[in-house]
Amino acid sequence: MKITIRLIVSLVFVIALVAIVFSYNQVSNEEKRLIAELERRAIILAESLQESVKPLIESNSFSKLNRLVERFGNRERLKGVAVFDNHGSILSSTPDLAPKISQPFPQAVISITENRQISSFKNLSGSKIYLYTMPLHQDDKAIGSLAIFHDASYIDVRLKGIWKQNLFRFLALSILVVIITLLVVRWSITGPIAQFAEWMRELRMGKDRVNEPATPKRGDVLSPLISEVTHLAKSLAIARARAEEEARLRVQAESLWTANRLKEHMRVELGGKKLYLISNREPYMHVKDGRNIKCIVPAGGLVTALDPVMRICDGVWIAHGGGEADRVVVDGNDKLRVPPEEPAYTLKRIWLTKEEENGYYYGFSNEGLWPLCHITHTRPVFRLDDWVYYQKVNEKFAEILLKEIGGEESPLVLIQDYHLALLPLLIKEKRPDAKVAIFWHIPWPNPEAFGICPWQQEILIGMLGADIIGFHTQFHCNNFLDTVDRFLESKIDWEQFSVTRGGNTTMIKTFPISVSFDSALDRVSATQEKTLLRETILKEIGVHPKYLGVGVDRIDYTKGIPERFRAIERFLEKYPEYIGEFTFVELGAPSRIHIKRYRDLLAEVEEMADKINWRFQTKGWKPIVFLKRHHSHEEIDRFYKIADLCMVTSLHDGMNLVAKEFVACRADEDGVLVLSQFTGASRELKDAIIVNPYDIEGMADDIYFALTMEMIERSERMRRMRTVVKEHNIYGWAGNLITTLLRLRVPATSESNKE
Ligand code: ADQ
Repeated sequence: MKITIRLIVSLVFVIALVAIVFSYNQVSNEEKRLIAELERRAIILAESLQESVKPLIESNSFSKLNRLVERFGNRERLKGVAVFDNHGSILSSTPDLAPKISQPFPQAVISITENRQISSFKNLSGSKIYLYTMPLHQDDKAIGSLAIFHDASYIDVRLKGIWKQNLFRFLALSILVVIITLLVVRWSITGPIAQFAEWMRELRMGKDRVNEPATPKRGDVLSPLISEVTHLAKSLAIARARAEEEARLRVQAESLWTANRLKEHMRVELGGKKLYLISNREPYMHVKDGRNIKCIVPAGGLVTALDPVMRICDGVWIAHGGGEADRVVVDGNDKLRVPPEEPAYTLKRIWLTKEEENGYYYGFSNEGLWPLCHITHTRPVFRLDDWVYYQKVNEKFAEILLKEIGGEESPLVLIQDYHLALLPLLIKEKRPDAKVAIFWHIPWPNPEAFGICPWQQEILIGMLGADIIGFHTQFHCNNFLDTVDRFLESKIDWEQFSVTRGGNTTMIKTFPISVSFDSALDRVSATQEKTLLRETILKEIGVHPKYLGVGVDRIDYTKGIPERFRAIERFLEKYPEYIGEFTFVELGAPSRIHIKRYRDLLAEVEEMADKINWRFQTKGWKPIVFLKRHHSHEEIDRFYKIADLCMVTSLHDGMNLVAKEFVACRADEDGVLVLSQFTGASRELKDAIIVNPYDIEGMADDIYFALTMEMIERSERMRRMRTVVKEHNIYGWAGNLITTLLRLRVPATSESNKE
């Protein structure tokens, strides 16, 4: 209350000050104006009279003079007129005035002797008078003077009126300001603070209100504070839920991998060692947003999977800085701590020239190796220039990594993906004591398909520099060993799944990647009001169907998006009762758009969505909502939570994390997953509706099957899938991979590494 009073008193004081200054100004201007007007009138009257008066004085015609003077006695605001001789004695005057005028009249005398007009204010018998005197001359000889007496009391009345009027204005304004201040303070400060305090009190007492907005609806002023406290509260609630979960697990003697368990495990296993993770794609990218810089998480499975691991293990993540504002935010060593809101590990950015990026990334990696490893009938393109850049950039990564490692003994290095296939050997040649793993996030094709690559041996030799090569599925491991068997001289142990070349042994092993299924987070999100969320989202996208499907993809030809749209079209043809009832939302992030194949695909997908919409749409409904942009994970999760079905229709996919994310999000144990048989995920998520994305007819029926599935079956399937994702989460992936790597015995000299 004190602050309100202080605010009101200060405001009223300022208003009073302004009102006084303005009123004073107004009053003095008005006074000047009125006096000037009086003077003007007096001068006009005096000048018009003097010509008539002068001959009468000269000829001593006093009776005529009296008659003339009397005529001016009763004009508006004119008190009277007097004519004096050259000694200041009255010759003639308006009858009322004569008794009140002293003789000789001083102002008349001065006017005559100094030969000038004089104006002044006088008090004449208690009333304020404006007096104007003028000397009268005849042939340069002073013959008397003329005095005009005006009533000036109305000036004071007028000026008082202005003060009074302004006082009322001031009072009215003050009352309004007080009322508005009270309301604004109540609505924007004290009200929200009270609501906020109540929210925090409930939180402290353990009520699950984390997902309810902490924002009192009118809390603009407080919003920065609220957003910070909401973060804090969320972390607290999650920590509390995790602690409860850990306690529960201890009681049940379960050995589930959780964030805390991985943290503890890594603390013991790493014994203070750092983890070095290298990938092409960076986990946080800085881009320009108007005049500001914003930080985004690039779309892609690798980042989704590894960021939670690095948050726990700390260490250094080395990656290409591809964001347009990336250079602005790093320190002198091209490093920064991330994530921005809760820094937990170091990101070191590597800069590539345009030519390097084109050759190594777009060319060799994405026009060569990517289609080579995915069987999707898109031809790989291998160019010598691209290969040269691929080698150069791998060397660049190696050089920077080795510098970063410095003298650290037996450093632990996790290399990610097909962009860096040559890196394991480049590191091992220089640091044989390093423990190196490379994880291949995409499929590995059979030897015939891989044989297309003109630099097949160099790639295999580069990879075999690692101590561990990880794939998502056993099938990919088998393909890899077959390929090595076909193209390299080496000893393959089919029992142990290892390759030995020149004394160096590489273990080939499956580590099916996953997402951070967090039961704690999960329980928190279960409180979300699904119906409300659904209504909000439908309002946002402008359709209100009964059933909602969702697809989440980088727009890539391996993801089978055109096939999915075709299946939706066919579904509406076959089951027309769903026209107006079913909408599919595609959250598609444009990807690799410098490559023509990707630009063409984007255009194709857009055109298909338009065509299907044009064909089926009705007023207020359309079958496909294509949201073509990058979305944050929070945005994507909202759609996962309300969708009746999620479609993953990849033509070929190492794992596919969208499928697992959808399952992890469904704390309500509802929703159906339609999953391509060509994904690694389909090996684990057997309770999804497994589809062949090339079979459009079959997929149309499967959409129908998903939408008509009994609630009980949906729940059972989802529950079983959730158990799979929960038990095989990303913490388990990291725990197993890093532990396996740490426990390997590696030779201490570089000689053993050479053929
Ligand atoms: P990706 O080919 O990128 O990953 P995927 O596993 O599906 O494919 O992961 C995609 C990730 O990007 C998901 O986390 C998803 O949420 C996110 N994403 C998709 N669309 C998005 C959008 N519109 N906006 C923002 N984010 C979006 C590669 C392999 C996969 C393998 C992963 C992990 O191709 O087979 O599962 O690595 O190993």
